[in-house]
Amino acid sequence: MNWYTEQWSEDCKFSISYDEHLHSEQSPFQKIDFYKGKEFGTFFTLDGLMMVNEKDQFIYHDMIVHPAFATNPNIKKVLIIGGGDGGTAREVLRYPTVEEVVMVEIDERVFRLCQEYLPVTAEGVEEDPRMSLKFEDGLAYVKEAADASFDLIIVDSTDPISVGEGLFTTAFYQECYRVLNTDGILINQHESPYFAEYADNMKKARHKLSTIFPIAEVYQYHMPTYPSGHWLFGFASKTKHPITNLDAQKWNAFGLKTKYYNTDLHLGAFALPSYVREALKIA
Ligand code: AAT
Repeated sequence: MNWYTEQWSEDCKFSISYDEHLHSEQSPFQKIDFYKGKEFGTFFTLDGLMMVNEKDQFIYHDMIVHPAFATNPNIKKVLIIGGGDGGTAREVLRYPTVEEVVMVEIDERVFRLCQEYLPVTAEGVEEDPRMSLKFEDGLAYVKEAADASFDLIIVDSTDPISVGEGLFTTAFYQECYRVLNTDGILINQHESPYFAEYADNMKKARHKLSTIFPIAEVYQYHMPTYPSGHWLFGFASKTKHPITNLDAQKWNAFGLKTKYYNTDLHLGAFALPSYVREALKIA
């Protein structure tokens, strides 16, 4: 039996058996591998870390997209940074109210390979007329973007190592603040509270965001294939609060069928365990 193994902490590893190593290459940015296994179907890794698999991708993509739309059901212009597998764009494009989606992915190879091996996330994304795809660094893109030009920015990024590092900086969050309109919402990949290295990244991200945005909340979801299974997204905004502004009625009126997200779970997701609140210095 072949095993894909990932180091979750110095003393803990996670393994998935696979039948086929479908593809392996070193792009100009990172090492990309695709595998096919039984438990999680096809999955891909970047620099030896799990990114997306067929089985649990619905959890990540539901949670990175729908809470923002349930807080502001009038989102029209969306900027996605990263997200090369297409799953985030796929969920955003389900909203008929969305007029324009710009997706800025640094590595075109991730997107092309997902079109070939992972149609569950990539299929149909490029063809949607509302979509504009750019293959460049997300930090460079926001620096050039006009003031108040987006209703929602979703940072669907790798961890803050190598190419993803710039997307966890104060300078980047400041640019996001400038590029968002008054009701604008920023959702970002916010790491995990459990293992020390990830928890450290989580604390830094929250600290930076809370010095820039008046509303800077964190919410959780359960991701079986990410280290410890307990992961977070950040929700930052100038005016929209994810609990007090939740418009469950309007969101449910969209009639979207979702496998993980619902508006009851929305409320629960922002209720953090005590040790996480303590680590994030949330009263
Ligand atoms: N949809 C969930 C998948 C990912 S992939 C994250 C993507 O971010 C990758 O395709 C990577 O190439 C892209 N990326 C990294 N840095 C940048 C950058 N500076 N600009 C634009 N795109 C970038 C997320 C998985 C999360 C894993 C958590 N452990």
